[in-house]
Amino acid sequence: MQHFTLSVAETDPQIAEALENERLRQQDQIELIASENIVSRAVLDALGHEMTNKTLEGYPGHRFHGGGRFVDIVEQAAIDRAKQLFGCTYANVQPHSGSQANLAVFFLLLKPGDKVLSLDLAAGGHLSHGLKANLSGRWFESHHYGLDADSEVIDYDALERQADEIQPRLIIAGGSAYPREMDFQRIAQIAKKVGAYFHVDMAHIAGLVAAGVHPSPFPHADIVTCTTTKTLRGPRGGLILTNNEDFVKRLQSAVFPGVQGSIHSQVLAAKAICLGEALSDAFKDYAAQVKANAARQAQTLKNRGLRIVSGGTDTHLVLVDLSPKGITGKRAEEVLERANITANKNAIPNDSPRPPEWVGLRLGAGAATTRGMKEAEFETLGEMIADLVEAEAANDTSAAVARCAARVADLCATFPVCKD
Ligand code: DSN
Repeated sequence: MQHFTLSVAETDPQIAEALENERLRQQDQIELIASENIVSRAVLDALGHEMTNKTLEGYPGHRFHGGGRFVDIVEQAAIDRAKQLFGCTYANVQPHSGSQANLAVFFLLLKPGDKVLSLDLAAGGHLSHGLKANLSGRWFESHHYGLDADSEVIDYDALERQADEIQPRLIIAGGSAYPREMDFQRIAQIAKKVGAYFHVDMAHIAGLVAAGVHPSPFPHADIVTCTTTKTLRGPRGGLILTNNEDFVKRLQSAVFPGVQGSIHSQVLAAKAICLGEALSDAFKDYAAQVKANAARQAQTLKNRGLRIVSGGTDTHLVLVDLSPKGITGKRAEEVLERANITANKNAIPNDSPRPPEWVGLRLGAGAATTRGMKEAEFETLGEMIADLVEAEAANDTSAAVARCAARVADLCATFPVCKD
């Protein structure tokens, strides 16, 4: 039957063309969006596997549908590998995303109206940690801590004073645009002092934590969430981890049926594969290279006179303040894209609430490091970004764009994404 044999190119040329163009875009552009990476062929194989057809609710050995024995093997492997990788006693691998994982934590620990204290979005936090436009900020009373005005790292003394005053039920550490290591131990002490739970969302840094090149939130956090997507280099999806045996039963039901229904069986297979990959020595080398590359890029940009928020990076992520150059993050994003470098505008501390006016540019080293680029290439990338920003500030971009696009094409040919 043709249903089982025809390819997307044969049945749906419009979608086939978009898929192929996206594949080529990824080959021909250098990806610096900090939340992205390039998954292995094995992860892609799993995502496109017939396991996608399988509907299951519940947990391995305790399903609400028949025919789950092979998915049980996959889910159990993902659980075992996540526990081994992050050194914890419980892992739930079912969350469909990091935001779903965070929602399950709220469902587990809070009642509507409870107080939550998390990193401000403009200081690098995440929208699922209490943004007013998100359910987490609509149904719970959210408060935010920020950064020291001079160092642009978390002001832990101010956080402690705020926690004393607010008496939150939950304190969250983690976010999407905070480039420095967080002092998990200090925040845990503050949480304990005020009787709050301590949740770390390590979505961006999970791969660095897995490889041991960034401090682990364990044993300090009560509960930890992450995506499998970013530095962990796996499929789109989330994880919840804990060592607190008291949470386990309620946490299982907080995910299912609390905030989710059936699992994404093929994604669980891809998660198991990426977690297995992350246990390898090669992954440890990769994660160390990610940090080294981000550090070199930050230093190159600084040498070229760009202001780096907090003065540098301890992670895969660099946040550039474009305000001294007089351009927005949007303009920088656009001129970089014309040279086939992909990055994103971002808020920086005390930025405008309006995204088009943000003056930050966020850069991440995960994906280009996966292609094999090292410090020398990240220095070249830093030089190109500085050239493009200067050209944009001078409203004279043609020559810089042409020169950088040619250099990017060379780099992409030397470090291909696809082997064919
Ligand atoms: N939070 C978004 C980001 O960091 O880009 C998506 O994960």
